Amino acid sequence: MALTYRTAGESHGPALISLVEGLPAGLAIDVGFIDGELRRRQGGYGRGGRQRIESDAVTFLSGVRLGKTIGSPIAMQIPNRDSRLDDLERTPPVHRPRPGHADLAGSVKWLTTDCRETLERASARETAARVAAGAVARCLLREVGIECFGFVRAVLDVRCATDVTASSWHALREARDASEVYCPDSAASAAMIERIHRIKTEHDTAGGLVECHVFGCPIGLGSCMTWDGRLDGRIGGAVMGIQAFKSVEIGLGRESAFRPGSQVHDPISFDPSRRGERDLGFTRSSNNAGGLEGGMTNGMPVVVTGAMKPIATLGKGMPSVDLNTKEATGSQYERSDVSAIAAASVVLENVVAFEIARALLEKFPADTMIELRASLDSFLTLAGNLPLDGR
Ligand code: EPS
Repeated sequence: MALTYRTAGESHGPALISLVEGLPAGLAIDVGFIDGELRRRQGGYGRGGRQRIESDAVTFLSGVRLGKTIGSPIAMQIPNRDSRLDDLERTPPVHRPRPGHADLAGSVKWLTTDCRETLERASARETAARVAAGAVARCLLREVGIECFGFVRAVLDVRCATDVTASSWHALREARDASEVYCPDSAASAAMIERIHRIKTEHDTAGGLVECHVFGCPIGLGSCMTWDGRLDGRIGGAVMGIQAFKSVEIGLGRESAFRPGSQVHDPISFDPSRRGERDLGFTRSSNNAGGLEGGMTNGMPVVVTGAMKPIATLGKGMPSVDLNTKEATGSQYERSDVSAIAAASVVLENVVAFEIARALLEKFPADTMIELRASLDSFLTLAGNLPLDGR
């Protein structure tokens, strides 16, 4: 069965729900890790008042017994403390759509002038449920030596130049965790905070770039045989499905279009001392491909960058139209974030992780963790001994 997830829940409804299907039995669920990711998603410089109300933590309603998966669908619940959807005084209708939000298109689509019907679900609050699903998938990835590292690369015009490698990322994770804006470079981090602060005083909002590196993928996850088997396409779709993301790049991404092939493609060499590593000894002096060639992992780290647009709720408003009167007006202000870029890096990390886990279970379908480990080991042994007799 394919690994899938679905979320439910409105921003100010009673709870968010995450339903994950297709995980093997026998996977130890690290609730501390999952709740830690939910806490990270709530944090970051520039968040609004909502995060002072919520204290996100997951309750398992099904699929887990005595701390381990049993192969059945996993239902998780994250309660909303600020639950007030049916209270019209505290959650009044919204008639003045915010440019950049789902308000206008959703209201027309569902034939209403109350944007709240749309915005409650379009809200990035839903990403808490996505992070829960991704963090569960990461419990599996970590058991087979696959790790993910996400951080903030840029806020508006402030950019961090840090190079991330397989040997540097552990230290960079510590630096990231010490940063209020989840950026591992302390000077860039301070400049980003300053930039967000300035934007706040201007009653405006800021987006930026977030980046995720995945280490330890075996060669051959994803497939070039069908268009929808390509892992870069799936990661791209999943990342573009995150609220407010406007572009996604793998490795060198868009820049690849402006260079000749010799300055884009990563030369292949063989280092027999690395036969036992996930790259099986096929080393590269660069990783412009971002770990994906032909829609398949190639043994190098998978590198994904996403661009988040600025939050659509501006303190100073934007030109808009009242949906009831059709008269020109300023867009509605609802409590919101000035920048949720730090949170977006956590969402990216977990969304990418889920796609990697899905591709892993496609290559190595398994009812139990024992079978998953055995089939991964068997593949690594076979692939590490190429050429094989009698293939
Ligand atoms: C968010 C919760 C929301 C917003 C924000 C993200 O809470 P509330 O609407 O109660 O303040 O702060 O949502 C949006 C950015 C948006 O556009 O709707 C969260 O938990 O991430």
